[in-house]
Amino acid sequence: AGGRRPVRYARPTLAARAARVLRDNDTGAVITAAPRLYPHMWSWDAAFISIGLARLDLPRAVAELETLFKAQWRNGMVPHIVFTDDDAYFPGPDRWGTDTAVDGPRDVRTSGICQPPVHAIAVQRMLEIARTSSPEERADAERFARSIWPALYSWHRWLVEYRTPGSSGLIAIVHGWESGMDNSPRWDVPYAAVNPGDELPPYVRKDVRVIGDPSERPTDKEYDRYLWLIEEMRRAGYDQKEIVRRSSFLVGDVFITALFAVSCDVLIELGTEFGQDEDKLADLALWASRARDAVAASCHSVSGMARDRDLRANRWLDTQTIAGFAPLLCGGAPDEVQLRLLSLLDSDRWCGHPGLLAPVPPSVSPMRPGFNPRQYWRGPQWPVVNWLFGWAFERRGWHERARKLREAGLRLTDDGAFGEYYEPFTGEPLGSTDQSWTAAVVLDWLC
Ligand code: 2M8
Repeated sequence: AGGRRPVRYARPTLAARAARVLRDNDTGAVITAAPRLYPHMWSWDAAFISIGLARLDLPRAVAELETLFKAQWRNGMVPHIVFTDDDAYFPGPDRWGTDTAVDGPRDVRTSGICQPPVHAIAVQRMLEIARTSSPEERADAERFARSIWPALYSWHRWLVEYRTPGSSGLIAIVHGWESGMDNSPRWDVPYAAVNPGDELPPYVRKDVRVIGDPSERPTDKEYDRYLWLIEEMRRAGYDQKEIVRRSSFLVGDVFITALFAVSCDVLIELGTEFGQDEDKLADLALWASRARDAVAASCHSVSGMARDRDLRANRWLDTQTIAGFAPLLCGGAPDEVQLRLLSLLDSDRWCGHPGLLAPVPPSVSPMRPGFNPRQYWRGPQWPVVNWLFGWAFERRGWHERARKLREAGLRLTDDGAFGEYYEPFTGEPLGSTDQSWTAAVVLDWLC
């Protein structure tokens, strides 16, 4: 560990290596999120993986999302993990104990929470890619988009029905893992109110055995809280209404809300093309507009940054992280706020920081107290997050900005290690290497 990176791969070699990572992580049933550290299917990872796979093997990409949606709960929730038989990850299915959940899926074992709704985005991107390929691939992708649409709709409906409590309009999470940004300082305040009881069953972490330097991972204290929240949900039998009423963590997540808004737009585009029910399209339009309003209403009057809201303590969470740029993903904030956010993103507090190896937004500003360049969601750069902003900028017609983010993303990842996350100053790959979603977004950037 440490030091500058020795190798920089030329693009064709980088693409070949990325393709090999996805092939090597394929168990035949699923493409695991990473070898060793994450030997299962993760919900939002699977979406990004399908985008990368669409370039290599469209049927395999389709199969991946079909596998995920086969695990969709009867109430519409898409679970954050679909378990394989591998027991190298903790918490595994026994600890989650979702087998007896009323709404749980049959035949597969899953966790009992969700992750960001980026799946419609993946389906549309797969379709775009297939349309540049053969007529057969195009037809297959269209068939797939049409057939998965109702499941995507019911997933979005679940988020509205169960996860928009109170009046903020923000989509609420009941566990930091649902945000995908597990230990981000975004959650420090609400987590401080989570007090693991004496009845927290003992456990042994496995992640720190895989990752050589445990300081790149969340702390044990954080893990106690993560496990305590699972314990609460398990005791509630994974009854969503009950969890939202009582769990010790309930936070309106502005980044998920922005992704939800833009995913609803995408779903409307797909649904219109494939002749889906008008009422459902109208629902999606309403949900998108409410979500956008909620994101805009969260913006801080001085910084312009969007904020999460602690729904237990009824207060805004002012911690500034990459999630504060959420309005740039979905639009809807006043022009003046948007301009402020764009210049902040370009400034030396974010992408313009002179010390960065590549101008990719770090998860936390290097100028903030508490920024940690090596620890997980507390500072490092995450290629998937960069992909999301690039994708959104392209969609919004900001082609030059999108191109720059793509180039910067490739600069960061041209070491060919496909790090889970990167040290922003040295570009050292951290966490897992050969991480599937990193390989997938690199493939998408390269093609
Ligand atoms: C990380 O989260 C898992 C728990 O879900 C973990 O730390 O064990 C996060 O980075 C999450 O966003 C990601 O989906 C997952 C798999 O890559 O790993």
